[in-house]
Amino acid sequence: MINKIALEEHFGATEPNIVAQSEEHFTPQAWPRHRDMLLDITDRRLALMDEAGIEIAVLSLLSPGIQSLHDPAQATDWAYRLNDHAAEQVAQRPDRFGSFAALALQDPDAATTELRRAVTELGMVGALVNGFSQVGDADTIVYLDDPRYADFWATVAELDVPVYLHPRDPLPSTSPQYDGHPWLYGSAWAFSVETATHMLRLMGSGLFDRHPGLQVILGHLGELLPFNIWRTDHRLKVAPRGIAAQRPFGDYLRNNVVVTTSGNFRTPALLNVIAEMGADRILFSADYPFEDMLEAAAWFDALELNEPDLRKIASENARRVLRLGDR
Ligand code: GRE
Ligand code: ZN
Repeated sequence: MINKIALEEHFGATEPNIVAQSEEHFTPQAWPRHRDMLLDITDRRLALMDEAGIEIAVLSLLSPGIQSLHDPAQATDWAYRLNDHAAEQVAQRPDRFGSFAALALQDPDAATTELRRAVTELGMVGALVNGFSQVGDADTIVYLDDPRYADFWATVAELDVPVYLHPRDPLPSTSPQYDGHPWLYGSAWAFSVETATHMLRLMGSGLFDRHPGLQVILGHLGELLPFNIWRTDHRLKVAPRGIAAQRPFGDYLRNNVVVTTSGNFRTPALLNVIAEMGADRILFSADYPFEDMLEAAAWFDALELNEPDLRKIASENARRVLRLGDR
């Protein structure tokens, strides 16, 4: 078994009470157990990591987390307190845990200040953002390509840390295509489409032309994007429709995006990502406790890939992208 690093591993908290957000993803029978799994960091989680051969778990807040707190002052306060909580937990076992900052992008300046604090004072390895933020009221949604985030992205580039673009559900008010089919929401489908579209917005906005070194992490083997990127570029050549980006999106995918295996333990899908992006841009992850760490590890450990690529995906790429041990 190869020792692994996992980086889409979620936690919750009761103070402030963010853990309640995840209840909708479970049956009433399964919820109490998963609630406990979200709240625990150094007990059962650590035992499972040992069993799965996961040496380091990089923690992040559950989804939608801070992004759905539409009052900017509350969002800023909760992000600060939850980042402190994560840092305290990591400090108990710094050999086994790291963390991504949660950020209140409802207030771009405050989020930028908090990212700097999280990286330079709390030792965090980057930020994890759960898609668009609701700003001011529940129906106003802002994506990360918005011009208000110019200074935020400049600071991400300056600190040289990755941003994990993690899924959240689209709002029903903007998603008539899902009406009457509630199962289309969540991780079965809408999470991926929502997140892939957000990523395409970042690519199309020219963000990666302005910051060519920026690294954005996508979970779930790239949220469907690697499978369709050729067709997107192929069609945009014919009808660019005012796109601001200077290069084909495939270039950004291969230079500015890395993907994790979180919640997508499927070998043909992995082989497609290796073919499109290369083994240097794929990082093992589980997506605990929404997914089973042991299932993720059993799948990965049985892969019939060459040993150098397995080592890259298991941990070497994560050490490089997260600069573990460098800071
Ligand atoms: C996730 O974090 O990816 C997730 C959730 C809720 C349900 C399923 C899931 O946040 O994969
Ligand atoms: Zn996740």
